[in-house]
Amino acid sequence: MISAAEFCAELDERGFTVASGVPCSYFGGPIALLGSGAGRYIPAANEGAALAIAAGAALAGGRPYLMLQNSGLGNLVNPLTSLTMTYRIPVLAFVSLRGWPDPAHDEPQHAVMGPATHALLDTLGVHHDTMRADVEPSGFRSLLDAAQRELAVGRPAFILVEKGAVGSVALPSAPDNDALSSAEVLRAAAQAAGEPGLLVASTGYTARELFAVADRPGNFYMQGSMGHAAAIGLGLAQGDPDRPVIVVEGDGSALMHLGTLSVIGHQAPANLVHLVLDNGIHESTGGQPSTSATTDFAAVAAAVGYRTAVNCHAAGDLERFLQTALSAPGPHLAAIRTGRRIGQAPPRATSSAAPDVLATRFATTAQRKGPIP
Ligand SMILES: Cc1ncc(C[n+]2csc(CCOP(=O)(O)OP(=O)(O)O)c2C)c(N)n1
Repeated sequence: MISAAEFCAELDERGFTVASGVPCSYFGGPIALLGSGAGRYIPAANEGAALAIAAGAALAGGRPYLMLQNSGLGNLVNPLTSLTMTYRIPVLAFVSLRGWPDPAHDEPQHAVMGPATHALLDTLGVHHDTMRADVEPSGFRSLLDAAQRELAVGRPAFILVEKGAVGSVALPSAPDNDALSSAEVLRAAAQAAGEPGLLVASTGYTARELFAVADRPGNFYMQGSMGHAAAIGLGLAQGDPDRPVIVVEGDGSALMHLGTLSVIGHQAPANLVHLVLDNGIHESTGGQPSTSATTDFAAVAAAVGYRTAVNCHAAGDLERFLQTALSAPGPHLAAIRTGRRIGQAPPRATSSAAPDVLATRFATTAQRKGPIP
């Protein structure tokens, strides 16, 4: 393992002065260190955007690098192939290896991409090396030397990073006393959804916490496919307009494909209720800041055609919002300021059943015919 400080210092010395990406816990250390220097790390909404930011930085004469999880490679492939490889803009990318070498030792959402990561890059003709967990500073320098030979001739260079290869850094965390508890919001959402209602919870702690506090067959627990909770909710809501559909997602998830809000506003499903749990961070990957501090989700939703969009600061606001939202035509959105979770993260839904079993349980509920109050 090399320390986060060694990782950042070596890149710094070689002139790689700007980084972007979407957090993976494997890169918690470097992101925390870079986050303390203004402009050193640009938190991108999704991995494709991170690559485009890096491409812009390279065109401006900089030497950028990316940090991302291999689950985000799908988001990145389009700008990788049609932008950076086509225009020969050199970008260095560190990609964490989830689901590899043995997918059985990781969560099920990594089982396809884990074993496919190296082969995918081979297919695209992208240079890659693997940074092992026992890497030493000299080994890291050799990896960078090889990467820089590719970059020098206008090609991308990827370094695939095993768990534990880069050290972590403890992030300071202060309790947010003014915020609502996400567990309370999830309980209220499940209660409001009631027997006929469907609930979609975004990947990471949101889905895990919903499973812990209010498991029910009408809950769809996302693991992976980050950023697509609202789109799943839209498909469900249009599939059965008589059934309430509540989407609950984190701020990082909402930001990842924010364009879906415009699609929801345009399609205007009357039965869709959208809750954004805004804790300002990617808590599930270690608490790296998102960009939500300067985004007003309610204002965005109102501007793209949601019928109502509010900010909730207190339990009473949320209760009133849910009452109205479930009795008047939507779509409706509430942005809710939530605090950091306390204690151990609850287990994932897939600790109880396989993903396809959970999906079948949900689909059976969603497709059940019968009186809906
Ligand atoms: C495409 C993709 N990129 C990155 C990740 C890693 N990841 C899992 S959960 C998460 C953070 C989610 O943040 P947010 O939605 O704000 O919820 P919170 O963790 O704060 O509850 C990230 C970045 C992922 N699963 N998929």
